[in-house]
Amino acid sequence: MTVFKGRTKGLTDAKLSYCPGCLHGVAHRLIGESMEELGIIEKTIGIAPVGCSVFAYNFFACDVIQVPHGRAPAVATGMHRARPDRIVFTYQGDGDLAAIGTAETIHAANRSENITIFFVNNATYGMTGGQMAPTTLPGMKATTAPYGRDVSDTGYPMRLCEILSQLEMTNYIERVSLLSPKDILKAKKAVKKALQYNIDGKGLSFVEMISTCPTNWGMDPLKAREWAKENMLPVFPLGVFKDRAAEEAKEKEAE
Ligand SMILES: Cc1ncc(C[n+]2csc(CCOP(=O)(O)OP(=O)(O)O)c2C)c(N)n1
Ligand code: SF4
Repeated sequence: MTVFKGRTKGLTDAKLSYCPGCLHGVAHRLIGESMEELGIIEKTIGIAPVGCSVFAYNFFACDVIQVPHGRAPAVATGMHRARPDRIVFTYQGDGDLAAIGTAETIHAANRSENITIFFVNNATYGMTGGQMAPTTLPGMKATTAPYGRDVSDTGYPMRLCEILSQLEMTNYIERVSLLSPKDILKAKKAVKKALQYNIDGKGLSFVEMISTCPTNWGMDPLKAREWAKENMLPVFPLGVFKDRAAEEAKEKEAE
C-alpha cells in the first residue's frame, strides 16, 4: 500500500470515534495539519463542544478543554484573556454553536475576541439522533420534524457566516465545504489562514465547514456528499464573507 502522507503531529494516535465516512475526521485533520505546519501545537488550546465531537480532547495533540453545551466561545474568551500568549480555537457543531450557544457565539464575535471558531455544519444534531437544528434545510426530515422542516413554524435555516460578517469588528469569516478533494484543499487554506490571523492578533476568525451526517441522514457517505452538494450549497453558499485584515492591508498599500 502506498502511503501518500502519514499522520499529522497535530493529532494524537487515538482512533477517531466518528461513524465511517463522517467528515468530522477530515475537519480534525485540517486543523491538526495546520497547527503542525504553523508550529503552534504546544501553544494552542482547543475548546471541545458537546455533540459528536465531544471527544475532540482525545484527538487533537494540543491542550483541549471540554465544555458544556454552547459555552465554547465564552470559555475560549476567558482562556485567551487569561493567557494572551496562547492560540485558542473552538470546534463546534451546529446544534452546539447555532442553537444552544447562539448568544455566546454572537457576543464573542461582536467583541471580536482573538479566537478562532471552527464550525462544522451538518444541518442536524448528529450525536443525539438527528434532531432539527437551526441549520436544517426547509423540508428536510429530522427526528423532531418527521414531515420535514416547515419554515412557517420554525423559520428558515440560520446562515451564521452572513450574520457574523455584519458585526463591525469580526476579522475573517469564510464558509468552505468538505464535500470533495478540491473543496478540502480550499478548506485547508481557510483553516490555516484563520489560525494565522489568530497568531497575528487580528480578532475573531470563523470558518464554517459544510459537512454531512450519513448516519442520521440515512445515506451512505458518498450519497450524503452528493446530497449536501445539491441541497446544502444553494442554502449555504461558499466563499469569503469578510477579510478585514486583508482589506486594511490593501487600503494601506494603495495610500
Ligand atoms: C434541545 C437539546 N438540548 C441539548 C441537547 C444536548 N446535546 C447533545 S449533543 C448536542 C450537540 C448537537 O450536535 P451538533 O452540535 O449539531 O454536532 P454533531 O453531533 O452533529 O456533530 C446537544 C446540544 C440536545 N440534544 N437537545
Ligand atoms: S452521527 Fe453523524 S455527525 Fe455524528 S459521527 Fe456519526 S455521521 Fe458523524
